Amino acid sequence: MTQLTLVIGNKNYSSWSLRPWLAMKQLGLNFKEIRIALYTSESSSQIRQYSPSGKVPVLLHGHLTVWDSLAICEYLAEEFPNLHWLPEEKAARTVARSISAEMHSSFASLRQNMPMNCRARFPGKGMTPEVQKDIDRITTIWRECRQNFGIGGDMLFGKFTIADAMYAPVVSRFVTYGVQLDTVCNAYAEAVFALPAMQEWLKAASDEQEIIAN
Ligand SMILES: N[C@@H](CCC(=O)N[C@@H](CS)C(=O)NCC(=O)O)C(=O)O
Repeated sequence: MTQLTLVIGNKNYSSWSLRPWLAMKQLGLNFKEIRIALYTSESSSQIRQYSPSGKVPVLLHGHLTVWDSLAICEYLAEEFPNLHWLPEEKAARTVARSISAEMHSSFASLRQNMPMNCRARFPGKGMTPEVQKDIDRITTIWRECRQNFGIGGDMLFGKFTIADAMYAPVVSRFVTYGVQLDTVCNAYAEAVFALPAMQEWLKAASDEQEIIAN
């Protein structure tokens, strides 16, 4: 198999990197990882060696370069169709694609006010009415997916899919900032945290030494 290489940022902070990394690990793909510490004087030139956008994550596969978290997941779904990247059933798959794209393009207030910081605990910090609106939309998505498609497992569509990878950094933020969740969303968040690949990421994040002020 042609070597897959995923270039990522610091595990404690790089929410976009977590998404494809988690999906690849959780679905059992072997890949090489290159970690670049973000926001140092060398970060920009190091990232530019691999990524035309100047951002991580970026996937290198043979002569191909794929940048942007969602494009990487979609590329891998096409390249490795035997793995369970998306729900099999069309209605569920359509919703999985829509909520993944919604995550990718929305929730700016949550991102800005509650940046991912896996190992920190800041209960109550960052909450604003706009952030609460983002949280309300996200928890509505989670409840609807669990109710309509959740049979067969404890992920949004039962078994793990790209959609869970896209929302995993939100789960980490909810833990860091002590966001109170209803029973359904809390159970979902706990299930994401318990994924072996998520545990591996969190352990590595807590072992990192870099501190980025946020
Ligand atoms: N939409 C992009 C966002 C990528 C992004 O913003 N990555 C951040 C790290 S989480 C980055 O590379 N920042 C470095 C910089 O902007 O210099 C994606 O989905 O991959």
